[in-house]
Amino acid sequence: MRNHTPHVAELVALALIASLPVLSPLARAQNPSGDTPPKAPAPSKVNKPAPTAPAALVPFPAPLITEILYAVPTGADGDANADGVRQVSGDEFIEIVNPHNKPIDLRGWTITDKRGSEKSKSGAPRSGAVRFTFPPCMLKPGQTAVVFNGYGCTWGEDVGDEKRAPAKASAKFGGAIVFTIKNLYERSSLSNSADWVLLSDPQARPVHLIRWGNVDGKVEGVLLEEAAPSAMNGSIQRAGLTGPLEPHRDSDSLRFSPGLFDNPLAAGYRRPAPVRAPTLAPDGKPPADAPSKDAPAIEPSPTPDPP
Ligand SMILES: [Ca+2]
Ligand SMILES: [Ca+2]
Repeated sequence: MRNHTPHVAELVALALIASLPVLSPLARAQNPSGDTPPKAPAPSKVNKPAPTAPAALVPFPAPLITEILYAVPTGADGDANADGVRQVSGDEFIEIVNPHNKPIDLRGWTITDKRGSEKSKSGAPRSGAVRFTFPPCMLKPGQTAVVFNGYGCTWGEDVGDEKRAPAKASAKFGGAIVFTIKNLYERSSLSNSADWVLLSDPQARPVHLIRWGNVDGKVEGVLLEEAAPSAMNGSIQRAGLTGPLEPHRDSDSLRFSPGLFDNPLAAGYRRPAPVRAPTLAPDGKPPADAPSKDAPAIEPSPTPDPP
């Protein structure tokens, strides 16, 4: 073995190596040659999934209230459950939607009006209360569920109640899962003048509250609270997944539309006249703005019964 005396050229090379920037293992993986150090990626853009839907007004796994019929129109126009009879209380309904891109289990979620949200001194529900707890039931992305008051109503199909969900979604109500509270007293109903509908999670935490009229009382800690306009001739409904609440008749000629909701997650199911129908591109692939394959197949909307 002989002693190695470095040449000047070797010393220069060593000095050059020492002056190179130190690359992290990640940077070396991204740039194995190490020729030039890569720029650090902006943290906010790392692993950000592509958006699939507008941000929901409520966090997963909360459903969103999209329509309430609290003042049932008089005469045949008030027959929201389409059993041929207008029931002043029974035809009231609350519609919710799954605004997220994955299924929701509705088990244990509750809907209450003001009286149903409060307890009497004995702890028993107050008289006249509206109260409903969902049974086990999976709600697909974009799918709706409708809870009718149900007092005195008849049904031509299987509808769910607090004990069980119906066997299948309802074609009559636009693919919604339909429930009835089966109220036993006509006065167990939503006040036409001032009341609220509160959606609470299975741990009884208040999530979404919609109030109307000059209703007193307050629910602490509710995530989303909204004031609904007065609507004596029809329902109030949401204008799209993130839109405001408005009287139904302001947006179309119908007084209400239980189960039908204009929802981009359920593209094609509600909108009667899309501006541009999805068509296949020449390469046979769906256009970029077509519903993703992850979107559930929802039955086409039937022609709603005339109100
Ligand atoms: Ca009816
Ligand atoms: Ca009412």
